[in-house]
Amino acid sequence: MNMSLLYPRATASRRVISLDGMWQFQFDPESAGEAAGWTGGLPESCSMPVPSSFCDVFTTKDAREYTGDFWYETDFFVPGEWEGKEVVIRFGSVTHKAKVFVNGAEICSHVGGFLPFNAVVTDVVKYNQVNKLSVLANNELSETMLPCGKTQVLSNGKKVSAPYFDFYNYAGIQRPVKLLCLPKAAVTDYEVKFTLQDADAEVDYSVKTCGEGDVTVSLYDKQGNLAAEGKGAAGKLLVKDAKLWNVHAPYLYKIVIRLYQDEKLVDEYYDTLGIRTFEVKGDKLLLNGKHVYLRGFGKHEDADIRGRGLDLVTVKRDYECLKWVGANCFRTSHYPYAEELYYMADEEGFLIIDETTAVGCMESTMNFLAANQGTGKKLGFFEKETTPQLLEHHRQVLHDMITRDKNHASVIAWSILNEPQCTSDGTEEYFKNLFDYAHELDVQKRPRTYAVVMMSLPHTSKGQQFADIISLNRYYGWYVMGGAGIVDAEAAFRKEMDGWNQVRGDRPVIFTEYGADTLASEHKLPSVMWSQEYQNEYLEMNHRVFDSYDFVQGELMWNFADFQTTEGILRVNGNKKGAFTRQRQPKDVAYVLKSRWEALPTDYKSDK
Ligand code: GCB
Repeated sequence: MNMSLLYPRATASRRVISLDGMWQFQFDPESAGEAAGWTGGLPESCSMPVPSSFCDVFTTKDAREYTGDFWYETDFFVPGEWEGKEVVIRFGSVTHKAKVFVNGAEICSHVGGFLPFNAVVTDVVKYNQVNKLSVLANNELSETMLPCGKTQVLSNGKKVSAPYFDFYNYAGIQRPVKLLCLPKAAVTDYEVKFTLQDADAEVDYSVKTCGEGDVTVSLYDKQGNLAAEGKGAAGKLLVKDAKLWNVHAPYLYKIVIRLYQDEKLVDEYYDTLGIRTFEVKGDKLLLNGKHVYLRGFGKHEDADIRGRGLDLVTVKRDYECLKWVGANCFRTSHYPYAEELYYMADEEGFLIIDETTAVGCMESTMNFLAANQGTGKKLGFFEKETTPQLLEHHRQVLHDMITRDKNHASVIAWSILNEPQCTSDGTEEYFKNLFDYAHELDVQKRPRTYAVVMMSLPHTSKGQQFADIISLNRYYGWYVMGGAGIVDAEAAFRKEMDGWNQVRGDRPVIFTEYGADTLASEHKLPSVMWSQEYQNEYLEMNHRVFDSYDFVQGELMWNFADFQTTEGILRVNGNKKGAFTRQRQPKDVAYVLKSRWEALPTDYKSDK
């Protein structure tokens, strides 16, 4: 039960109580809290909302930039009638490390800040009483954990985060916390795959349980009518006249899984289920056998004050903006997002490229110097002594992401890394391990990809051989040959695309990033870099290039909205490549995208 990552649902056999709200919070810069007995109560705490990042709610720089151990604490009541069942506290995520205590007893620990985990507290809670929940968290970055970075110590002794990635290292309990009561014998997971036959669909399912019992699986349509039924832990459901899930036209069935012991119902779990197929065929992407051209964005979970904390108002606004601008797809750059977002994508008919936390796997000047001091030897990022540790963690993240997200109709592909250094020898072994593992874990065998950094060119990238879809992050006209040099940028871009055409085999290429920083306050005629006029020209140039290559099958602009980064000379209080501002208002470029994307047919380039 501990490992079940099923989304919490209240049913006849299950109870869910939200623990979100105002918790207590305290920094622990000396890492002394555990020894000092803080699990019995925080000595000098302040209030802190859950879910939220802690960083931007404070008004001092020390608090915002705080790096190290910190504690969260709350009280919770466990109903007496739950005795004899399994009691679990389910964290949507704690960034980046967590150790969980209940009534002072250590329950579990977890590494990785963007996926759920469970603390099984059945034997430690006091029933019909109030209990104390304490979480010791830590937000330090390292090269053996994802996302990669390191911790620096300032001359005043304070630690600060040095990310190898371009987004702010927000931390805290950033997603919902739920108290669950589950039956001892229970459904722990299920998976499905689909075959379409004329108007009908076959759903191959398999269910995992803890405890023996008889399983039934029922599928209900929107009106609540039974559409198909199966018996046994694995089998096939035949859905007559299946209503398919589609882009912007989603149809969701309800799947209900029941577990019986001696003909008595002991557990019931339900989920929404969209029936669809997705595959790469030659250089085309096919949804339900029909060609689909991707358009949309790389996004971030990022908003004013709450940082990376789940905020349903922002989630709702984002989907409204995505619909308005004519997008059909986004990438969860650069980490798996909160589950609530995937359920909404299922409901709204959006396609998701689901990305792991593998960002910053890059030999930056900073980590290169640290790792190779004095040796003069150039080591690739995947050839370090610590690489086996990183790989183990990466496999865990991939495992948990696919386990959590595999049943979403919206999820069409796995992005296994963003911009890794993939020109050195260690790349192939590292990549093969993960790309094989993704197929092993996913019964639907969704296409696997990774976002290729600018420096990795068609003939130097050792990773591209593993990708089912070649995904490029390209900034011709921004980081190189910007401004008046955009003419040369276009020529260089086309030259590179000709190179990709030589090595891609019969595979599609999509753009997972292209963009230019733009201040919403700036207008200039004629354009200069950073002005809204330049962002429009930059995009128009990129689109011209995309339109000239039939094998380009998607364009995900960077970024949906402006977002916070670490401060520095390359960023004006954050990355400003958004089509929308951080407050989700359109820049001029959003209208350029809207008129293009609304005009492009869903199956753009299908006949070529
Ligand atoms: C990239 C990264 C992304 C950055 C972006 C940029 O290639 O994948 O995380 O934010 O470039 O704006 O520089």
